[in-house]
Amino acid sequence: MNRQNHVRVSKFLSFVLRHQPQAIGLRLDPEGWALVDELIARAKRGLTRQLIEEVVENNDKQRFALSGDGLYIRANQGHSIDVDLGLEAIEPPETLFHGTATRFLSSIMIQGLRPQNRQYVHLSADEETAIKVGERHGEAVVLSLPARKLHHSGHRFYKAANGVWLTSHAPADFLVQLGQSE
Ligand code: HQG
Repeated sequence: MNRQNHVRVSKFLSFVLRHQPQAIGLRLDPEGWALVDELIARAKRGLTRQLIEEVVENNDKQRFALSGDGLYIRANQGHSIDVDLGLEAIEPPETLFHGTATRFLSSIMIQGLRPQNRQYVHLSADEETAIKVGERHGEAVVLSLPARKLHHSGHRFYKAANGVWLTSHAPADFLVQLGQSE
């Protein structure tokens, strides 16, 4: 599959598995799984099992997972709809990073990081990933969070199947601005 096709399928899967399954009348179970055959039937855009398997396997951020029997597919994270990913709170690295745009900073430094339209605030273990995430929104800036310390005071952190760190809120008092991209 060429890259353009891959991105097109990945965006479509993100849309229906994370945000709007109802747009194609797709049913997700409470844990966010959809039947692959139902997805293919409802997609009506030349989607095939082979295309889906290729995207799941080669996706740059491992955004999707197939069930062990191959019958179901779900997004690993990034949902705006309410699904239970079954994640257990675990001990995070010493520091986690969040990339955002400079224009959001004043609000973030008052309210802390909020999930906004998603279920969770997304964090990464490395600064490079955070810069890329921030650049999607504008002039990037990276915030660091003393995740381990917060974990020890009862704050919950989760790790999605694709390695993205998730939490429900990051308090403003603990956020430190690292710098801005050129
Ligand atoms: C900001 C992509 C004002 C937050 C990425 C972010 C990620 C606030 C934006 C994943 C705020 C929400 C998620 C506050 C947070 N006031 N702005 N209090 N709290 N914000 O897209 O983290 O390609 O929902 O900083 O790689 O940018 O889709 O979240 O800028 O992993 O797989 O509100 O999406 O992955 O934006 O990105 P988003 P995000 P995929």
